[in-house]
Amino acid sequence: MSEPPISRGFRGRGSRNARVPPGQHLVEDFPVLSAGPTPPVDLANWRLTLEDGNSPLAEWTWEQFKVLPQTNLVIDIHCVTTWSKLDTNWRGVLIDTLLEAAGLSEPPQPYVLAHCDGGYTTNIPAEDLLDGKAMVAWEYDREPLDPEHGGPARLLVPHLYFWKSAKWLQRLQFVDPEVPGFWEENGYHIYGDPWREQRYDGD
Ligand SMILES: Nc1nc2c(c(=O)[nH]1)N[C@H]1C(S)=C(S)[C@@H](COP(=O)(O)O)O[C@H]1N2
Ligand SMILES: [Mo]
Repeated sequence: MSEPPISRGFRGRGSRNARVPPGQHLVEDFPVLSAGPTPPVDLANWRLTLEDGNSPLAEWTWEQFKVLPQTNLVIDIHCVTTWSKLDTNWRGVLIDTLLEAAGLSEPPQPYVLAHCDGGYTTNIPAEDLLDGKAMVAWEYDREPLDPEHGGPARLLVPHLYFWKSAKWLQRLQFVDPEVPGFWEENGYHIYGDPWREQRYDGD
């Protein structure tokens, strides 16, 4: 098996890169990891919805979403399968901005279940989506997000393992108590902090 490419500066013995969490290695490419097929892009029928339990709070069409205040983020990402990628470049709408646009001063419930086209789900504490920590991203490296990577738009929660960054995002449902998502139901850690190596249930 060939080694994934690693920047030369990070090869030195004992000199671990402080930006790479334990058990991770750097990649230059951008691997694709999906539990199912890539859904077809359909911007005319695309909707992003916020829900409080089963009650809709706000909904945006693609045109409405694109005129919300936009934010650029250059950030490191960490997949539980042990690859990390530094300085990835994203543009999208912060969750803070979505809440404000929905007229909410705070999350209506303490947990979020993200729902995707195709049925994938993942859970995140609501506060992990605030204060500039997370966005709904639609651009990567200044290009529209590739469908394989979640285009038209995906959740980006870079401080948690990348399975939390739900591709083909449709709905953010605020819930209490917390509802485990697809991988969390299948043995992955309920929170998923790469710096504490919270890969699997019980880590
Ligand atoms: N809708 C959806 N989102 C998803 C997934 C998926 O299967 N479906 N896989 C997750 C996992 S396990 C990872 S590591 C990342 C992979 O994102 P990438 O394919 O852009 O690298 O997406 C996450 N988001
Ligand atoms: Mo993953």
